[in-house]
Amino acid sequence: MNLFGFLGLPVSFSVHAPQVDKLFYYIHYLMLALFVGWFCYFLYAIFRFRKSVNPKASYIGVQSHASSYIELAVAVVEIVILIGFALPLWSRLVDKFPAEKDATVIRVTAEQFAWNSRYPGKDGIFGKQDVKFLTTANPLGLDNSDPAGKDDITAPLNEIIVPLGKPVITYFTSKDVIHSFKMIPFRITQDCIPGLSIPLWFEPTQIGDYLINCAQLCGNSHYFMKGVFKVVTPEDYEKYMAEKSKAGGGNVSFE
Ligand SMILES: [Cu+2]
Repeated sequence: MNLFGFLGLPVSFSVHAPQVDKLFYYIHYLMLALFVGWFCYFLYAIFRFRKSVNPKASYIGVQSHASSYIELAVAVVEIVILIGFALPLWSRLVDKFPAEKDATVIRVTAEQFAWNSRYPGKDGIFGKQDVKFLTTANPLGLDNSDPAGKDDITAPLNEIIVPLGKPVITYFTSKDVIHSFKMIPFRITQDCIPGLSIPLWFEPTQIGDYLINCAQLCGNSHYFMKGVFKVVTPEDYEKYMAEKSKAGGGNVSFE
């Protein structure tokens, strides 16, 4: 039986998602207990200390230590949530990255109002990218003299494709303002900040098309900043990549 179904969390499709959801559930249960507990105490206090039976104020105050024990119990629950759930999740997802050779590595450059993604190609190394190379013809600021970039693959705008069964490592940056890459079914959110390359990893568990949202109000068409994240079979992924690399790599878009 799912004790937490009433929270109505969206279905999840990544390996770490159940851990995130558990954290949501426990925190919500704690907050529910605090809310109900405090509210009952509030009603009790209104009744117990009403004017008609307490004509004179007490200058001594509370003698019992019950409230201290309750505070202590709440602190213990908070510590258990922090040490038992939040820190292990953090250490697994933020401290320990899978090896790049065993993962699908993607560089995502956000802009007003779209997602650009690039793959390092056969050599597994991204070509250099710098804001000083930015022009209308070179919208990602790629260094076209860098040999490592020759076989890089630029995916169609607002589209990312990955194979099932492998972790995905994404490096996020932005060309203009702060954006935030959010995919609810995978329970991931990462800010994309100009001048920084921020890594994130996760592993999808099911084939399908998933919505990419921008979770940072980034301008007048923020609502429009959507993308598709496609999880396909490894065979389909190989086929897709072979087709794209035949088209020439480098600073080429394949739309
Ligand atoms: Cu945005």
